[in-house]
Amino acid sequence: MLHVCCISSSRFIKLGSAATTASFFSFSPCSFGEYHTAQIRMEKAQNGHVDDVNTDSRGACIVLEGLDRSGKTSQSTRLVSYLEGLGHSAELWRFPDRTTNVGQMISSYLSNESQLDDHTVHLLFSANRWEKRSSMEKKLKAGTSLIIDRYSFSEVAFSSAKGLDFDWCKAPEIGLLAPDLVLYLDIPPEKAAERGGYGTERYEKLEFQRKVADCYKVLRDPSWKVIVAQLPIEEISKQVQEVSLECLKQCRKGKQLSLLWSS
Ligand code: NYM
Ligand code: MG
Repeated sequence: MLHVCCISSSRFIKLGSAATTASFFSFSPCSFGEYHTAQIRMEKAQNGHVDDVNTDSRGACIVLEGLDRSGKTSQSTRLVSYLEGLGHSAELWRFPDRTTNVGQMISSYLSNESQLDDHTVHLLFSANRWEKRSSMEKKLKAGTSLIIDRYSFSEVAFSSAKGLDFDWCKAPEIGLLAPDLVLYLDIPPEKAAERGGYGTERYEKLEFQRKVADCYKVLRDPSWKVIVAQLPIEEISKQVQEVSLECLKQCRKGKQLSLLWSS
């Protein structure tokens, strides 16, 4: 009997029914590489039905985004502790990662110790993610969830707020791993400016942050979980935990990794 499988970018739909002769069948179209490939094992069950065993179980990639001083760092730290407390393997990552050579160039630019052309620094931020891409993938596939304080969305929001072309800003990010969940901590720029520590780095200026907020609005899509960042910290954590746990469960069940802004 012939079994027909239709593969979509994020999940597969089984069209066949019972297995008779074939006890193992693996379908791996190569046009999109492994990211859009479902590994399907069809096993002959006692009752003659075919069970799909998804081999894509992995950790979740959860990104926190928002204006400077919106509370991302506190919330991502709290989320990692919470997940670890439940026995999950989770790590806190952040971009820019200032520990690498590229990250140090970015850091000195942000602290106004060096000057760089806007396009150049944009590409450095992107390179800083590309240099981490393969270890991100390894961690996720090994079952560790990554809670990431800023990602490509910061890049596009901050650089396009400077006036760089929106699509140009997105281009170097294409092909990076797409997060499974984006949590946006929503705060009016005026309120963020009142929080302690604001104003020490480049970009931490109210006028500029207003533009960044507008750019985030353009970038946002309905899949983002928008959280009111002025709620009490415990309440925000509760919302963050709830939606993150659900995301973790989905990834654990089996979800293919997908790529950012690839059509
Ligand atoms: N930023 C961050 C960018 O301009 N592009 C990027 O790709 C990323 C990840 O760096 N004001 C900006 C946003 C922040 C600044 O980040 C430093 P943080 O999270 O404040 O350390
Ligand atoms: Mg900051």
